[in-house]
Amino acid sequence: MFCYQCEQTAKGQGCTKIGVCGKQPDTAALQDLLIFAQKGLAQVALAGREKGVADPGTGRFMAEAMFSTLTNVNFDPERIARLVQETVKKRDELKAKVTQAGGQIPNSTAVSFEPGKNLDEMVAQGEEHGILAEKDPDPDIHSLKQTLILGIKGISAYADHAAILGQEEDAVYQFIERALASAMRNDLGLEKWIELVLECGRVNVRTMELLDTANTGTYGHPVPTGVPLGAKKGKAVLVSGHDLKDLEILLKQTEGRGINIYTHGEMLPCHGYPELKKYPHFYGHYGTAWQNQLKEFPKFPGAILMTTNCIQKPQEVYKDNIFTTGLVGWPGVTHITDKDFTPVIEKALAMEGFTQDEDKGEVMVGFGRNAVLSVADKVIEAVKAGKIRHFFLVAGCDGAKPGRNYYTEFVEKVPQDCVVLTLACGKFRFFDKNLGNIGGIPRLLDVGQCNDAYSAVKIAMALADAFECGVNDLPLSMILSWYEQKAVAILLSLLALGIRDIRLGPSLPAFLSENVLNYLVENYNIKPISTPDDDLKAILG
Ligand code: SF4
Ligand code: SF3
Repeated sequence: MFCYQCEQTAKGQGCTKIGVCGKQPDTAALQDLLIFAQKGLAQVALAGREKGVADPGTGRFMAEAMFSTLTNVNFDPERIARLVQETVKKRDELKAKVTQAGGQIPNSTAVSFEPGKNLDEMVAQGEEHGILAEKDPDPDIHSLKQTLILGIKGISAYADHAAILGQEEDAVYQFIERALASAMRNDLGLEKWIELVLECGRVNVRTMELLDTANTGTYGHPVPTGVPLGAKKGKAVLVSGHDLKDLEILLKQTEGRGINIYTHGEMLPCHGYPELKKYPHFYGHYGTAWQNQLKEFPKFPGAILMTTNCIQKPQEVYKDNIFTTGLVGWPGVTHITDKDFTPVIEKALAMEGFTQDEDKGEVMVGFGRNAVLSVADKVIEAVKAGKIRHFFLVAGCDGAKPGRNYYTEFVEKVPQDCVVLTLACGKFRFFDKNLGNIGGIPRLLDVGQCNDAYSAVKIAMALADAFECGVNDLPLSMILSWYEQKAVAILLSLLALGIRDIRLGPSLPAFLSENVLNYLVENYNIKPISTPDDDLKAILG
């Protein structure tokens, strides 16, 4: 196997024997085969578009398949293999329609390959289609091509979340097809690849906008809300991942059943949505970021539902209490396909639950673009009066590496006259710190999930408008942490929007070649994090 798509990749170069995330070589090979199959489907879909032939479900299906290969989503080889078969079936059905319409089917191995008859044969096929097997004219094109595929995984995740709530746009699917089909080409020059990678960032902005519309249109704009970190006596279900709809369904199905619902990880910001917080049994938040689940889940006295990334290998002690739904999967863990969460509810009722109330204080969530911009006048006044010197967006993924303590320390050292905006699971490094406020404006503002990055972009743009300057001229610095491929897509979006001076850590992506990295440094002044003291000094002078 060879996989270098996430930040924890082995030796900062690539996982070759087994994934640091727990991905087995067979699953890695099947994911490679799935991406290869997706490229074939993309080529046929594009040929179809030229003849006005389109299968309305293809784009959504491709987004689901690509999302399934994102880090910590689906570790189940059987399900990945089924996705390969489904891809080929869709490809062949579409091929027949395109041929009938007089279209030209591209002559490509991805268009003609047939999946092996069993799992072993498919694994062997996947081994021939890994990243290292790709013959690219030069290492920089190879790097940009892989960056594009990883960006597409991020877009696919956002597109899938948006589609679940009814927001879809064909242009997004069309780009996924075009990008994946391009990855089969060896005739494109460096400039074209840079163009495609930046286009990926632009399309991701639109996709995140669709998701923002989906979330706020369905559940209302988040409002500042205190979320208890303790426990309430009684039966309990813990919901992890990122999916708001799954949470809503579970809240409805547990109404009046004497079960309290807790969020874990990236589900924390759900407490701010009016249409979710209205459920009285939607109680509080348990635990911190994804990489701590092995310590935290064994102590949770109820059922656990994983709706998306990030799942880790469940320990025996809670393997019977954990459930997956949607695209997430782990072999041997009960997967709920039809959104009937009865098995989760029954498990929660059979378990002990919390035996007493526990007060562990609370944290504030709900500072999405609507809430922040509703006090924009106050914020602008505070900046003009010199009460707020600088804003820091300390955002992105968490992970297990010790280098990630940088983000905790950074926030602790941010001077009293500065405000910290945050989003995504990296916030768990400092989410429960009381940073106080500046004239009533909290110094720590939780904008939401990684899925809410669009909200932070809108806040930055609105501030730039108010100060009649560009985002790069604002007293705002972005200190980002990345781990998986949604973060890659977000980073590409920020670059596509022309944002400069981003500090990125804890390490730089292994898939960026030296020249590509240099290009980013020269054109966007992107830099690796150093130490909190040095970075703060460099930013604030
Ligand atoms: Fe390694 Fe990350 Fe790939 Fe898992 S997702 S195999 S940890 S690079
Ligand atoms: Fe976190 Fe997985 Fe990326 Fe959603 S939950 S930000 S890592």
